[in-house]
Amino acid sequence: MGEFFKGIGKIPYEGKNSANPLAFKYYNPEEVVGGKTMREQLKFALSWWHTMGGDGTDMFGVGTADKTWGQTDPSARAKAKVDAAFEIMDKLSIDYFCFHDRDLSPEYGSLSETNAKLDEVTDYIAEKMKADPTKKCLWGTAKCFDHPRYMHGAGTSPSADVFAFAAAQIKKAIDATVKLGGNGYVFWGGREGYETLLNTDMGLELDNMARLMRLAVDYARSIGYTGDFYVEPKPKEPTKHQYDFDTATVLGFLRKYGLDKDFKMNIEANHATLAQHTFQHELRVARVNGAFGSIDANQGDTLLGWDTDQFPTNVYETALCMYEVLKAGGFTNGGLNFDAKARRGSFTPEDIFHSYIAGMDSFALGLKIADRMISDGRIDKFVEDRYSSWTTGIGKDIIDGRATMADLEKYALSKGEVTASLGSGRQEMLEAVMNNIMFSL
Ligand code: XLS
Ligand code: NI
Ligand code: NI
Repeated sequence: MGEFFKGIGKIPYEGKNSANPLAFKYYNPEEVVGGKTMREQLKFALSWWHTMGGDGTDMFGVGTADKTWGQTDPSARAKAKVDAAFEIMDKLSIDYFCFHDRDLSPEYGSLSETNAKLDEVTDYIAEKMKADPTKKCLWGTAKCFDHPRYMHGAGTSPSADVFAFAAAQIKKAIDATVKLGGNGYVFWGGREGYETLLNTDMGLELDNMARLMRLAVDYARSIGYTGDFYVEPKPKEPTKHQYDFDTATVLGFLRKYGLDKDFKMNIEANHATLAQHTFQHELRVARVNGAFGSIDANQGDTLLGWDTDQFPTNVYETALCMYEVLKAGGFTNGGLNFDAKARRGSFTPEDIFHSYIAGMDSFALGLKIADRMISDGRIDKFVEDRYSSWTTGIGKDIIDGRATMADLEKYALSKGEVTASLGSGRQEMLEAVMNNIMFSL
């Protein structure tokens, strides 16, 4: 195996005064922030699809970046991709990777041939992981959306044959994830949605999606898988309406079908904004419902209405994200997967490194700011005080279930008017506190 990125060595941490574009300015893997090293807090992952496969192809033009890894034969290319991925992870000090089955190995003529070829690649990865146990699988998933058979959905296809095929593909992807010691398995509903209700039995489609998820969980547990299952919400794209619209919608779905104990969320920043939410909103909804799991780290463009999957560089957003992560107690099985791609014009091999450095440094800064927001205490103290009426008196009686409607009426009548119990929300003051913390790092 040769070196793919000659001239790029291991990316060092050089600190904020460095002008070296191939050095970290803020990500210092062994530095302790909030009681753990940055490496443990941030748990960065490489996404196989964007980094190893994405060549910049879009609907207006062909690829601009060479992602052939010097091989034309699909099987040789799949293995070269593994070598290149391990080199990238190594040079960037990234410990985890995420994959779709078809990112590792493409489809061949039949499912049995496709499965056999996938086995060869996962064997090869397993060998490399044995040689370097610092490299781990954050999560795996099945690409049940690109092939024409999935044009009307996979788990939500009108065809029972397609449902069965998807189940077989997912079974194999779970096997691959378990074989590689994956900590998570993701369901992202690629084409699980609809274009028009004129041709759609929504009730049956949702029931079937739940059936597939139940079957998958039961199968994985039966072969000893102990990791997490995640749903990755997204409101639209590729379908007009995706069933897994946002975290709140997914939670309702999981509860309806009794799957809420089995699934957590994989929250993607760009999906949150497509759903007209902030990234922090989605993380907060997951957290307060005990469903926070993992993160697809990227960012959208506020002027564009699709999943641009840009590398995250907005430090305000990474800080609010890491604030939610720290408040959730940090990652357990999850991590920060860069579901992100360099722009089509950023086509050179160095751009892969510049992109990851930019994203990792932005999250390192976000972590430091979030940790400071918590230790500074001004924001948390303000929120605590704002809700202090719930800790004594009538508020405590309500929370403890002691107050009846009649009691509350009696209380309100005795007060006559309660507007005076309200204080200012102090939004501007708190935003200034956040700026003060950000820029005094
Ligand atoms: C697409 C999704 C996809 C999932 C994995 O928008 O983000 O990349 O993360 O299937
Ligand atoms: Ni994603
Ligand atoms: Ni996405």
